[in-house]
Amino acid sequence: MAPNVTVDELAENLHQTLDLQKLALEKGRYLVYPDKKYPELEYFEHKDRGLRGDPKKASLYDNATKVFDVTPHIGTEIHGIQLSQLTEQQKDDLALLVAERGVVFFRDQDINVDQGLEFGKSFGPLHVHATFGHPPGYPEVHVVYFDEKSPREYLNNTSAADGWHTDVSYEEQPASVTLLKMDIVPPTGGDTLWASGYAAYDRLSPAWQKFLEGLQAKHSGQRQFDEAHANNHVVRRDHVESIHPIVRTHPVTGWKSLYVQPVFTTDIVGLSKHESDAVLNFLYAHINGGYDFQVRLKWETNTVAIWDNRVTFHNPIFDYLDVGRRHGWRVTPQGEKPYFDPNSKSKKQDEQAKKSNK
Ligand SMILES: O=C(O)CCC(=O)C(=O)O
Ligand SMILES: [Fe+2]
Repeated sequence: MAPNVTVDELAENLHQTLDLQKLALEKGRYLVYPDKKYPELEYFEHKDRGLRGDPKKASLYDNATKVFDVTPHIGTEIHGIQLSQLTEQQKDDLALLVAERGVVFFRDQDINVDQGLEFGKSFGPLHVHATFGHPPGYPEVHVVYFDEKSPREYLNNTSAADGWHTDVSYEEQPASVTLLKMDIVPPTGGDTLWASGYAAYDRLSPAWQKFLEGLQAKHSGQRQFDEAHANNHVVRRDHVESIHPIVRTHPVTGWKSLYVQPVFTTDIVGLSKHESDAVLNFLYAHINGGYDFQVRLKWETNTVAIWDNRVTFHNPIFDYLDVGRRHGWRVTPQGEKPYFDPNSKSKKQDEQAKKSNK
């Protein structure tokens, strides 16, 4: 051995980035479900790097070969930039762009899972899931893998409309800027939909907006816990539900966003079940039918989507299980505890105010 090599350097040399795509191709679902207990997630003060973003996003736009908005309300696509090579300024600008546009798409990305984790950590502590399996040695990586052998019971008993969600909203400090890379795509199908929480709020009448603003809702991960128990997997952390405002304010844009969805929101605090179900079902139909504030991504191999889980909903479309498999991996930084600032504006109000000031 060469002299002066420290143990850390040696460990670094020995560490090999897992090739998740290869594992998925060779082994299908290659997840481990460790039989251990994690400590409860601890409160941390979230400082959003989007606050340092340049309103012009010059560090990104000046280096891109092409940038376009996919729809007016949500979704921007950027070509010519590798996420594996971002500077600190580019990460700040990206945080701001994602906060404004909800989701940003990048094609032909070379970012590997270790670089993905580094990227994620620079936005917030990475969420480690309490019940899901993960690739060996990578507890912070959330794997998406489905093929023709995947169980269909859940899908057979639900409609695609039931899949709208924001990630891990049952945590006290749920997901913020989230990265998903797709590295195996079926020949057709497997698109993902995103909807804007800002526009979902703006499309409600002032009377509904006012009614919702004072309310809070419960979000629960109990279904995932039940699923783990049914499959003899260990529940590695006990925390399972949180109460969040139904309209939350984004810490960078200051805009109001609707924050309920059918996967994790269970009921509205202070309403009877009868009332709560009626209001939530109306809001879920409002999100699901909001074609004018949704965007649909057709993934290619090595497409990356980065979305702000605080101000968007997403819904993966399970139409491909008979035609091919699909594999991707996600890193999920946590953000602030959701709050509602009564002095905040909606996106539309803010944009109108800025226009009339010009
Ligand atoms: O498979 C997808 O397109 C998205 C899955 C999902 O909900 C997620 O990764 O958060
Ligand atoms: Fe998700």
